[in-house]
Amino acid sequence: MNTIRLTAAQAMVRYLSVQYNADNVPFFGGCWAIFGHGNVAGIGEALHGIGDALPTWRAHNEQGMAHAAIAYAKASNRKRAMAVTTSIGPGATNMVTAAALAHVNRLPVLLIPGDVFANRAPDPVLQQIEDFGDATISVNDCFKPVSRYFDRISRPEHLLTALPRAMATLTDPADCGPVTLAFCQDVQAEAYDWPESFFAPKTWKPRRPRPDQDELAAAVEAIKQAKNPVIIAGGGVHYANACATLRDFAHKHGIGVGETQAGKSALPWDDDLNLGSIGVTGASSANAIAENADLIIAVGTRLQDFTTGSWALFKHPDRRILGLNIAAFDGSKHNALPLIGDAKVVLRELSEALGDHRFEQPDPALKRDWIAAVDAATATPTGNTLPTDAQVIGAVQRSLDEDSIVVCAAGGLPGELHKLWKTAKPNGYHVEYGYSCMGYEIAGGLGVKMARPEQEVVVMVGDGSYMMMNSELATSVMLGHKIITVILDNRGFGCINRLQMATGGESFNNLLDTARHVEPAAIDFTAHAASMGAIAEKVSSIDELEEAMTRARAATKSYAIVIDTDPLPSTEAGGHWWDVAVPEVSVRPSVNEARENYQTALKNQRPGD
Ligand SMILES: Cc1ncc(C[n+]2csc(CCOP(=O)(O)OP(=O)(O)O)c2C)c(N)n1
Ligand SMILES: [Mg+2]
Repeated sequence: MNTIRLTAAQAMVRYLSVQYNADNVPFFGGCWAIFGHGNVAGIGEALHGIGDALPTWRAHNEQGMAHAAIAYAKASNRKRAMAVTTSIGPGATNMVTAAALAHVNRLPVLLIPGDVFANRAPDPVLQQIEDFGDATISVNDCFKPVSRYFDRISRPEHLLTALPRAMATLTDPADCGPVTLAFCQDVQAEAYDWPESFFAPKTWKPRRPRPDQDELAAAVEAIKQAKNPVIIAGGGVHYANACATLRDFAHKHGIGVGETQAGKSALPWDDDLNLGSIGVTGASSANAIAENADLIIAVGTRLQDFTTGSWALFKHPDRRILGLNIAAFDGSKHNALPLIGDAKVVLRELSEALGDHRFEQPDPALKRDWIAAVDAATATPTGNTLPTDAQVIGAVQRSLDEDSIVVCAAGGLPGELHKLWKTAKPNGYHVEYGYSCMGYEIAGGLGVKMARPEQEVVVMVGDGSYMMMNSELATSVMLGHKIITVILDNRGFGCINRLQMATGGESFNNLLDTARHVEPAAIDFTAHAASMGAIAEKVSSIDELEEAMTRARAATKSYAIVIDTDPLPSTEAGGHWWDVAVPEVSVRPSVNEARENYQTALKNQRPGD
């Protein structure tokens, strides 16, 4: 056996640089790194040595760079991913939230936090946590519940099994999620004689499992028995590259489609059978059909509460769920009839088996009325009151072309975008709503731009999310990956303030002006963004916003536009109840009243049914 002598870190980066996807493109678009003593000498030196074969990018926050990596994978429909390395201790734990985000969204990312010395010689090394009862624990154990595969590399040769296993997880459509390889800092630097064959280029072709024939037959039977079916399109439709197949399926069989946050843009917004968004932030058209549906054909969705209206949306007494999913875990939820396999392959086989079976198309008036409501909400306001989020969305949409991508994650905007954004093409809508993580937006926008450099990437972000994490705006400037950031300043956590009031609470500790501050807040977002190198301007009307968007589109570097917005209104059309528990006892009448309404609403909930 021919061997080659390398350190463990050198072997790892060399291995990563020769993994390819089915398009013969390197699977890893690069490696984000913030160095500390836990990775600079071992992994840092190795990354320097591998050069452009696995390019290294420097960022400003470990969570942020992991968000960028995850967004890159999502925007690539999981065909490509990135590695992310941190030091030990705080650098590592800064990345735990991002791991959870990738885990929830089933997105691939390779996380490589440094870990304490395997030989324990310097114990406790700087930043070692020291568990009092278990010497094998380091802070990296925090990654275990939020990783699809976790390993600790405490000997160089562990990589011989760990790296192929990592690749198998990252490229498996059903198991896909974050992989964490906690890499002991002394081991990174240890040499080993590696078999040369370990570094042979390898191609990972995603498998497309066909359905089990009994499950397929049962699904055909269920569809034939149904009278008013509806399709839910989830993120899995995109990851299976099944958007066109789903559209064909819907049209051939006359079934309307409601889109989840991750599924949105599966069908063009103006397709007759695209009924719009579904669920808590859903379109009236999709929700009306879903309420009466006797069969819910759930394609590639986790069926989270925003999709199911906390399991109160589907009201038909005999309704069934058909769970078409690559993962049995998701396809079997809530007593669904499972139909496990690749969405594209399964939809084709299902369609063939259904033959000419066709339903009466949903009433087109439902969609027409909904689009009229969207157009009303997003129209330029007359008068000079503060604009709503919806009006800002309208202006941003009007200033973009069909290839642009909107990016968002938390606050009031995701719900508004879900209802109102008109996506013409798949992947034009990138809202992280599995973890809905404040601080994903700007870093995520950077990752999207790295995956799709030819397309305009527009990040829409609230003041709260901007304040939580904005430092990768500077990274976008320095790396030359232009993003447009539209900052909606409503002086606080507007959506949580609305939720607080809707659950009977007093406006308290959400808006800047109802918090215990001794100095009124006056955050200058324009100056802040400009200080990081972005071109920045503030606008004071919807018309000015559209003009600024023209300048932003013409610019070649990252651009920030700030606009003051009204924290109170949100789009009333559409939507559905969402389960947020209201206190059972309170001295406040408004809470007691909200509790009564809550108890009434709970009667529609059908958990487990
Ligand atoms: C990391 C994180 N912390 C807390 C929350 C809960 N949360 C959801 S939205 C929100 C407020 C967001 O404020 P902003 O970005 O200004 O948007 P707005 O609600 O004003 O539209 C909070 C605190 C969250 N989603 N993520
Ligand atoms: Mg806000």
